[in-house]
Amino acid sequence: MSTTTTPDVDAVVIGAGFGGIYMLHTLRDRLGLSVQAFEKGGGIGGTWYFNRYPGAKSDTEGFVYRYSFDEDLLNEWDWSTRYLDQPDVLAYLEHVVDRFDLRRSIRLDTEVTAAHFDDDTGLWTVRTSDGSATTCRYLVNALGLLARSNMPDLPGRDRFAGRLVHTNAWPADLDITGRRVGVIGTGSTGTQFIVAAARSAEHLTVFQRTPQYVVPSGNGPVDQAEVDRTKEDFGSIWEQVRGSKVAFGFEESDVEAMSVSEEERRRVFQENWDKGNGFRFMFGTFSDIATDPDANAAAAAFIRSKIAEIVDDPETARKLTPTDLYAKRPLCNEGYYETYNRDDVELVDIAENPIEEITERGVRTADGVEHELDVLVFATGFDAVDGNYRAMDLRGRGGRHIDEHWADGPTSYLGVSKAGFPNMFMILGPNGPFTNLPPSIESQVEWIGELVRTAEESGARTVEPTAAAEESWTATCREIADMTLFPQADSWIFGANIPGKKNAVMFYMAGIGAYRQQLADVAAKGYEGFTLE
Ligand code: N01
Repeated sequence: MSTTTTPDVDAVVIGAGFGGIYMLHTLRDRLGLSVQAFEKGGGIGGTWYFNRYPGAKSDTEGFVYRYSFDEDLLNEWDWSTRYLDQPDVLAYLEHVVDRFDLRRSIRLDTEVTAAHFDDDTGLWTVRTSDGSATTCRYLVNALGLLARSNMPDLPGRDRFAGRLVHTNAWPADLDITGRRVGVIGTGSTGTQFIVAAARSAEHLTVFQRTPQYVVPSGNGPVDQAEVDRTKEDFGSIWEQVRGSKVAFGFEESDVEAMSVSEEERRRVFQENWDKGNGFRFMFGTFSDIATDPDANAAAAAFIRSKIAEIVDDPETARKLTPTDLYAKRPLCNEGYYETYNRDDVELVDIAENPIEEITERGVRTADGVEHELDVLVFATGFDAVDGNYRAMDLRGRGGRHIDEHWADGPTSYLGVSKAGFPNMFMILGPNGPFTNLPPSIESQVEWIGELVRTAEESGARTVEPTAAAEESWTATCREIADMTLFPQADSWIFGANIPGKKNAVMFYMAGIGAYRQQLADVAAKGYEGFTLE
């Protein structure tokens, strides 16, 4: 038990990605608190620091993949392509950190290994990989919801003589130019990697377990005149984004797919296929693609017809064609299906022909073929949402570990707080909004900042949600998720991608506009559901 009651700092922020950077700025520069941020990476950026694989980019259009909190920042930072490549996003975040002089408050290369709440002192003790301990009153987890790598334990993994990497830990010195490359996984990451790697590798072997619905992204150059026009519209753009569902910067459709003729449906699908963007295709075409089975089937059939049109070899087209619902996080890309028309790209369907083992020289599949490789890439995704919380020794009141609280799956109140964990906040915690993330991050950071300000002004030692408020929020999220088709598809959104992980609702799926309204209502009612004492 700690005997100190004066903390080392007022607040600790864990993580220096989009969430941690803005939280640090808010607590330190707007509220005047002393803040220490810890970042396990060797640089700032979070996901944009670690995911340096060829082809890594944001699949949200760049004009809304940024902060909106500072008008000067918005107006001064230009862009030249519709989507931002990983180095562009990282350069932007580096600029933000320097612009607001945040670097001096961030300790890099420092992983938080444990955070314990002390019931007697009301303080948190945060232990880090450098062996030190820091006490604080407030603890903010900005751990990233897609940050803990999922590394399947395939037999022979340690035997491979070439380079074996996960996309979430891409080594700075790894160049795949002219190499024989294999990739396992065809999600957002895998498909981005595949398109880029096919251009530079000598040969690319794709090990696909489940085919995906992929629409074009419509990426391309953006000229300065368009950038200037967008900047002039930023006021209305951000107002629309904050009141929308998915916060991707387009108007969501309010037309039901089955309310129009088949011909009109096809016209709308084609128009949006030509415009590009996965979320636009799912939410901008019709209002019910993600909720109505017939609407969903129509969208899926359209994409399947495109695969048949694009892919030359019928057997490859068959393997690439999904047969399940179109209800995972929607993908988009530049010429994904076209990539399989290249002679130097080979598709191995590991649902039909499973991987038996990884050998010294490559990957052996059930048909006995040994696919010889120089580089084997795991684009196998993440232990999403709660993965990073469980990876540290996180204990709230009474020394209870987060795993005990989350035995049936991760829960929260409003996606930002957890009963039993006083003065602890989460950016993109479980059951936060399912959107383009920077606008949701901003919503949460600003709201947490105001709650902390209220606690400070009231002299409360702790602020903590009640168990009843958390249960009610969890039930609300379940109810909303069940109105969609997403729970029926196996994906990370409900934890289905990790063997043994309990399937749980992990998002508030009513949209950012509704979410912000919920936050505003709770604040207006004196932070209903929280105890300040
Ligand atoms: O991960 P995923 P991701 N053996 O879980 C396969 C965000 N993101 O990194 O479908 C063989 O979607 C798995 O196969 P299956 C975005 O939110 C954003 O691609 O389970 N294969 C699947 O193909 C996204 O949704 C951007 O059968 C195995 C793949 O690996 C989220 O991150 C860019 C396997 C994993 O797909 C996650 O995307 C990139 C095994 N044992 C990512 N285990 C932006 O553009 C898994 N797979 C902002």
